[in-house]
Amino acid sequence: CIDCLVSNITVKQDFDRMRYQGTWYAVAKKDPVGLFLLDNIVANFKVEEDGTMTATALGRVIILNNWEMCANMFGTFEDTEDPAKFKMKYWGAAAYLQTGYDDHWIIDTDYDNYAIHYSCRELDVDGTCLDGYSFIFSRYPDGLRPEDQRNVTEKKQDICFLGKYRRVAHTGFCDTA
Ligand code: DAO
Repeated sequence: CIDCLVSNITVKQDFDRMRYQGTWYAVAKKDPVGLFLLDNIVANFKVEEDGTMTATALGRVIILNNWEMCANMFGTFEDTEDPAKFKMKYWGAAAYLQTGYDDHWIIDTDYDNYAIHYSCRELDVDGTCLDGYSFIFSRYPDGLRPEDQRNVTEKKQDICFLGKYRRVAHTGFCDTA
């Protein structure tokens, strides 16, 4: 995809939500306008008994301009005709946390090591993404395996976010003892 049209972005073929379950550490993030989750972002995906995919996530946020805390977030995923494209309804454990309804696409994953997530919140008039975000997830908190880096870089380019990511630190801020 060199035209950056959101409608031309390809996602993981035959996405298997069962294998996607469990813990994923965000190791890089492309922020949307009005970013929310800052760092120490850990998501845990689950498939419920009725087949619905759900997730919980922790991450450091700053609310009310100055208050630093660990946000406890929840998400439920609505299926679409593409198994790798979901609509995610999300909310926080506390009322003052962000709520929303976003696209949630799995661009690529090998289930055991890395995953590339993509969400475009607002389409531009030309069909490119005006406001979106993306997580690079790893099964390991310390980052991607060297052998996955080339592929991940390629996918960042495919979704037209190459060069827009920042590293997501894991310092233990949201670890519960
Ligand atoms: O952090 O800037 C941002 C946007 C992301 C908001 C989504 C948080 C909700 C997460 C629920 C679990 C899915 C990984």
